[in-house]
Amino acid sequence: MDISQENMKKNLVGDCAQNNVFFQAVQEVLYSISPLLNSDDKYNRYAILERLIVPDRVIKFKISWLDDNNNIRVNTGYRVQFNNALGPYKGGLRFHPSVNEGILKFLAFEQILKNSLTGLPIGGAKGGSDFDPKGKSDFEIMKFCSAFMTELHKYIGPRIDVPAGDIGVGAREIGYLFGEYKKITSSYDGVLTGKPYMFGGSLMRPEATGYGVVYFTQKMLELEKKESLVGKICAVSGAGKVALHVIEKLLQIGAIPVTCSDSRGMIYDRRGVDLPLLKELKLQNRASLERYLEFHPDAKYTPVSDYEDGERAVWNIQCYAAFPCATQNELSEADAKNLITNGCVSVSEGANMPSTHEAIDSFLNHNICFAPAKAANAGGVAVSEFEMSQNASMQRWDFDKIDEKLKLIMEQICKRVALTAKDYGVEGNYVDGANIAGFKKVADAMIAEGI
Ligand code: NDP
Ligand code: 2IT
Repeated sequence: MDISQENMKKNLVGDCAQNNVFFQAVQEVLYSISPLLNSDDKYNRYAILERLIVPDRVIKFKISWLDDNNNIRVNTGYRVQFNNALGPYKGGLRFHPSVNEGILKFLAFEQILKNSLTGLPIGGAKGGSDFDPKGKSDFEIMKFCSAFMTELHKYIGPRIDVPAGDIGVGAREIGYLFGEYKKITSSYDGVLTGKPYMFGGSLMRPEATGYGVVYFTQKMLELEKKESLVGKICAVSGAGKVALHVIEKLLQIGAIPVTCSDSRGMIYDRRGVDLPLLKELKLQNRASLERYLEFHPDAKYTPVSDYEDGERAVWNIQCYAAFPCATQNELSEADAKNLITNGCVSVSEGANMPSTHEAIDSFLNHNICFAPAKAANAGGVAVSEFEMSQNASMQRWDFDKIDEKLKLIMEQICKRVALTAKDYGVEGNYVDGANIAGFKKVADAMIAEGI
């Protein structure tokens, strides 16, 4: 199959502009797996590509809710149940005004291969809404979550589809969603992960994605015979659940994270960012990062309006390692060139698909250690699966046990990705290694399960 054909985009992933990010995600995988496809005709005979890139179903629904002024508001909700060859559909919910079907298809598609890489029995899904949580009261969030679950509950279940958090959805939202599910079904199921600890959430789920990214990076640097992160300057983007826990783990191991960013601007604090302050500003008060300067006037704040065209200020800082942890396509080719020129040795994706195709090519061409999202940020969904296991067996595991299991899983993913790349003649290319290893397991399961 000629994967560069415009036809492929039209026929297989759809022609509308919304599908651009989905096409980007699919195209990367198709390029990576061509050596595997060429080595074994069975994937062709069983039409695995055609079957894998079409979601099992896309559920789209209306959400009507009442704001604090008693105005009726209407949003659109989605759940993309993409593939359940390896286990129940599993993946987060995103609440952000940019959400549309194409973005959720890209995220759900990535989730299939990510979940496969964990080695755990979970399939791929994603959902969410174009609802904007910013500026909403706690009661509005609660009412929206209840209305969302009124529709979503029909399609999920602990052995069917288990949603979790993503951008704009954290423990508060999961708590309201869980409460509504319980009310409607009268069933105390572990039907969502990322729940608050008091009603079945797993210890370490909030930290898991960020910590996992750092564990993966440590292993990758060791395998690639590079210096460790200890004492090294790190650039991090984002200031949400993933970014703050990357920063936390970096500080714990003696690295020096000097940046973070949100949708309005970025902070550069050359002595190392003040994590307790960031948590208070972003996780507790949902405030703008600019307020960091009230406590550290010598730090530098750059608003988005001052960014150079096509560049993000956070990637123009001299650093040993970079951790994009905000959102998709936040790191352009120009940003990649800035990082490379400034001596960056390693890039690990905490967000899903934060680097453009061109940026990734630049990194690979310059032998930068590049950890792609579906491998590097798989720790979050892995600990979600631990939460499912704990709920199913009515048990609770302690923090150290989960941390140990998370670290082991991240190291195993890293080693398998590196080994797969070597086996297929692209040693050091973790993008191809992750795509081939993730795809192969799902594809073989699909073949074994019949059409
Ligand atoms: P949060 O909502 O907690 O934080 C997102 C952060 O990114 C915020 O600082 C937000 O800024 C910033 N951001 C969001 N959209 C944009 C944008 N369009 N431009 C610039 N900045 C933006 O989300 P998470 O930390 O949970 O998720 C971050 C990324 O990690 C996403 O790509 C997500 O898919 C991925 N991910 C999340 C996992 C998880 O367990 N939560 C697991 C694996 C991947 P502001 O505060 O101004 O909104
Ligand atoms: O992108 C992701 O892996 C997540 N948002 C977490 C999914 C999950 O089910 O924990």
